[in-house]
Amino acid sequence: MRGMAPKKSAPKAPKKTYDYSDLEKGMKCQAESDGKFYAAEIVAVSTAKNRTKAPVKVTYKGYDGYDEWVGGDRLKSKALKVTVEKPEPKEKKPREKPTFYYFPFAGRGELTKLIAAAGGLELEMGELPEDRKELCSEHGASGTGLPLLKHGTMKICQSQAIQNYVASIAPKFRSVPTKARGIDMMWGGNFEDMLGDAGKSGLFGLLFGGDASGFKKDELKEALEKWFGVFEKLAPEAGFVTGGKNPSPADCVAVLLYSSTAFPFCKLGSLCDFDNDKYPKLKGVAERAAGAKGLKEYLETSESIKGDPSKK
Ligand SMILES: N[C@@H](CCC(=O)N[C@@H](CS)C(=O)NCC(=O)O)C(=O)O
Repeated sequence: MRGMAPKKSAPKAPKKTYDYSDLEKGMKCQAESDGKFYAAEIVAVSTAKNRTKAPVKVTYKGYDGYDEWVGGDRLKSKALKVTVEKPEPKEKKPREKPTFYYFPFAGRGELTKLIAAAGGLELEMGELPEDRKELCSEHGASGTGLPLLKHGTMKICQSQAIQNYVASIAPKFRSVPTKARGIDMMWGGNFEDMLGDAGKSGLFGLLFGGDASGFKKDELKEALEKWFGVFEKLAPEAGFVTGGKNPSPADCVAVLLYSSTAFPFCKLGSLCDFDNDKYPKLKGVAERAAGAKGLKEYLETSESIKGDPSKK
């Protein structure tokens, strides 16, 4: 029906301007009526101010008494010049970088940084105040645990939530299929469970507090064997974990587990006589990913992946 308002969701049509100066009385054309174009003839072309919107009078062939004034939007004629106005290019606002808070060593924070590097997302490192209780509380944390992430008005804690959020906004992961993202999140979850299991061995008391008496070497070895076994089963013989051309967050887990400098992961094997060479598929993923663009540069320049808090 004529005059129906366009739906709100319809994209704005580019503005057209019409030049009627070559149209003349007697010219054949096509004119639209009720959504259809009909053979018509120009009866008059007006330059009057009150006719600017519909300056062409047409007569429909074979229909008497329907002559009417129409505008360029309802006319088809070779003599009608149409200019389509290009919409002004929208000024792109520079995207605000997320701010990431963590200690200056790998720990639980490094996976997020690797994911950002693999995904081509720059992270700003937030400065930690001496007393971070308030900062942690603002980010939804129950205590003083890190990492934290701030992006615009959003403030979050929990390493897995942060890893998944960073993966979801990273430009290089934009076209990663949802199912591949599911696999990535699973690797992140398994990695977190592995940390939990390793922690039960008293590992962190040993590394941070020098408490050797509470450390159970066999429990750490058992935890590592269990989780490296799971990852090995999930790792591909070739390529990357989710089958993409570039490393994804799952591959970053492998990179972290095989890093020779990332604290505390680099210490684990020697603490409990665990040999990570026995997991060739996982090792292969780690090596391929560590050599891939983005991660390679990050690994060469990162300070945190070399940081060792136990040396202080
Ligand atoms: N469930 C939290 C745990 C956070 C956590 O315990 N962070 C540790 C470092 S990995 C920490 O900051 N510990 C010191 C503290 O709690 O003050 C997460 O996954 O982010």
